[in-house]
Amino acid sequence: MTETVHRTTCNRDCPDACSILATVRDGVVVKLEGDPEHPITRGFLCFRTSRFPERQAGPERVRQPLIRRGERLEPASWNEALDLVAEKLRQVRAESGPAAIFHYRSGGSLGILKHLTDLFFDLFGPCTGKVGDICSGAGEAAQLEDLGISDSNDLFDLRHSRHIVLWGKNPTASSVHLVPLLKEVRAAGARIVAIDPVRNKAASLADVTLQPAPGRDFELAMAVARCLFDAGRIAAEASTLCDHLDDYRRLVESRSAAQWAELAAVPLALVQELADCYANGPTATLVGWGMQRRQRGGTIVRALDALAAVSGNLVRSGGGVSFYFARRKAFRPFGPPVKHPRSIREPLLGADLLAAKDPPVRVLWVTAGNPVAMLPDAATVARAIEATEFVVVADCFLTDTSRRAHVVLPVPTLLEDSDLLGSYGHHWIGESRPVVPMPEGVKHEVDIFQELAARLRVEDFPKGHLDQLKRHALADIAGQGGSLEMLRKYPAVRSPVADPLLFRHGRVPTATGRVQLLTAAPPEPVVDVPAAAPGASAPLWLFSNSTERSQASQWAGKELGARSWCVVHPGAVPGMQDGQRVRIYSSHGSLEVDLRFDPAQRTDVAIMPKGGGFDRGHSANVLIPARPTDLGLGAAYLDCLVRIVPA
Ligand SMILES: Nc1nc2c(c(=O)[nH]1)N[C@H]1C(S)=C(S)[C@@H](COP(=O)(O)OP(=O)(O)OC[C@H]3O[C@@H](n4cnc5c(=O)[nH]c(N)nc54)[C@H](O)[C@@H]3O)O[C@H]1N2
Ligand SMILES: Nc1nc2c(c(=O)[nH]1)N[C@H]1C(S)=C(S)[C@@H](COP(=O)(O)OP(=O)(O)OC[C@H]3O[C@@H](n4cnc5c(=O)[nH]c(N)nc54)[C@H](O)[C@@H]3O)O[C@H]1N2
Ligand code: SF4
Ligand SMILES: [Mo]
Repeated sequence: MTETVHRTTCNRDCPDACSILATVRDGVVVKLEGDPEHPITRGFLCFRTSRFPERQAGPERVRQPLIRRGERLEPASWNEALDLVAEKLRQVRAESGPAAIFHYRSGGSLGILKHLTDLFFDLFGPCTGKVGDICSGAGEAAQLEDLGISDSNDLFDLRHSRHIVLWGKNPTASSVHLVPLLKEVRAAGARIVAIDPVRNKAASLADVTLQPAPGRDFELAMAVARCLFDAGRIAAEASTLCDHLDDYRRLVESRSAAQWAELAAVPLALVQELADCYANGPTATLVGWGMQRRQRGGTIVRALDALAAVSGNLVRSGGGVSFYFARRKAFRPFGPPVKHPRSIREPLLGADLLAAKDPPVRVLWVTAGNPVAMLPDAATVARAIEATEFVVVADCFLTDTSRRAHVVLPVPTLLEDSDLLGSYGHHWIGESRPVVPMPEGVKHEVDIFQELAARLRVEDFPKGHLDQLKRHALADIAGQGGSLEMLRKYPAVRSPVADPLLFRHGRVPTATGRVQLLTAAPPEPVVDVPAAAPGASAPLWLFSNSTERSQASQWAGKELGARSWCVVHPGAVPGMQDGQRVRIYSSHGSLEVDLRFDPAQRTDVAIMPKGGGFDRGHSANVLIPARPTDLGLGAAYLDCLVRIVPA
């Protein structure tokens, strides 16, 4: 028996980018642990990755290419699969032009080398691409507008904060490695405020919790700002740091603090307490991703940027508005940004795909995503994909999307992958390397595209092996401690180009060097009210939040729900019982779920898990209409009303 320990970096779509220590016995991964020497990972992993070996060995794993023959996907050789795919790409480009080919890449692996898949389609076409970002589009666009960048101070700058506001952020599910740091700074005297319409475990980290009405954070931020103006507690620097201060003030003063607070459904005393936090900084605002997935999501983030700026917290240590960490900044791109001949809007993918004409989309290639389960209006997405002439999906598993493919190309899992990782929750970078070899019938994405490039004579596609490509990506930082050798030698390497304090000189990188304050209220969101039915509840706001046990549509653990569930306050569903089977419906679709009671929730919300298979009848996205956010073409997943009836 031989037992060895190997280090790799987790490539999942998660802010933590953990350093993993894998124990391998006789070629089998028997244990995964967090690296105790990595300052963020701190020796532990999340539920879903510590159980990943089960999933890797499970029945859904794809271990060789599959080709559709009639109703069935049947095993094929790589030569057969790649010949077929190459022939189809060549034929469709010749007949209909490259715009008839659409490459859709999501975040199933955050490896930097995965961007080479985009490069291939740019060089072969340019082909149709996606525009917008259903994950963080609205918030990033908001910060680019206000601050010129969307990045964060060093994570450990939180040690200088007097208050930390978790504004719509639930680290206990979505970024568990933030939790030890929050506990540490709280033990050292910092106060934590959690603002979330949903009562979740993050509340246990907080000294003060606010449960505003869903989507009313703009009003809440205005209420706080109004308290600051009324009490003369606006920072002296605001007039030099910010543009449009007078117009912003007019907006804030268009209602009294009490009126704004009432719209947000937060008691005025709590608003005042929050205003005290901002006035007695340094106060760091950690902005979650949930609330920007609303039609007013971009404006909500802009309101938080403004609040931090005028209260004097934006440009100081211990302050800041952290929405995102620029995870790709350290890496040299493989090609210039390309203008696509046509774009499909990610939040409206199903409808856009169906409507695409001149030419229609004939080939869809999906990399690292499960759009059938994860995009809004999932039924339309499924229908659009089913109607597409030729669908190729590269994935490690059979999913709602790969089951609809004509060709499935199996790729390495996070334990077999080889790549480079940045993080969107801190500034450390890492390398992933296989802790076990991939099965014989599986190919790395770089190899897949190099072989296709050879077949299709895409001469400019990089030909080097993985290490050479990694060195290219690290070329800008190799001389500053970020070489491949350094990544292999040390348990953790901080990106040498990440500034620990973004706006230390009191200026932001906008055109004027000043913060762009918002000056107008967002319009009311458009929502469809589901029709009443006998015995049905009142309309409830649907939340589909991250759960500890799943990574988007990828579930971990044994009891991966033959059944899905929905959590409500008992008063939200008069006459119904805890544990009862119910039907949850919107104006768009319906699902059967188990009802769970939680008296700590508001009476106007219904909370489902974020993932959940489409074919299993669990995906909340069947209920959710496809609507874009106000900025950045995000998806307004959360502007969705449902009703509940006994099943
Ligand atoms: N376990 C697990 N971790 C994950 C993921 C996963 O699927 N599972 N997904 C990863 C991905 S892709 C991402 S993008 C990230 C982020 O994933 P998210 O789940 O978006 O992350 P959070 O921001 O922590 O959580 C969103 C919070 O916003 C709250 N919220 C919703 N609407 C409002 C509102 O109007 N106002 C306020 N104040 N709060 C609101 C929700 O109740 C929820 O608690 O997490 C990553 N981490
Ligand atoms: N209702 C609702 N829907 C949501 C959200 C929500 O909060 N509520 N959140 C949204 C957010 S933030 C996001 S980011 C999206 C996530 O949506 P997706 O990115 O579609 O997420 P996953 O279901 O994790 O699908 C990723 C797929 O990539 C595969 N994969 C893993 N590694 C590799 C690799 O190296 N190469 C390839 N080719 N494939 C790989 C995995 O096996 C998996 O099937 O979901 C969005 N959808
Ligand atoms: S999914 Fe996130 S928390 Fe879990 S191991 Fe990967 S990086 Fe760490
Ligand atoms: Mo995401």
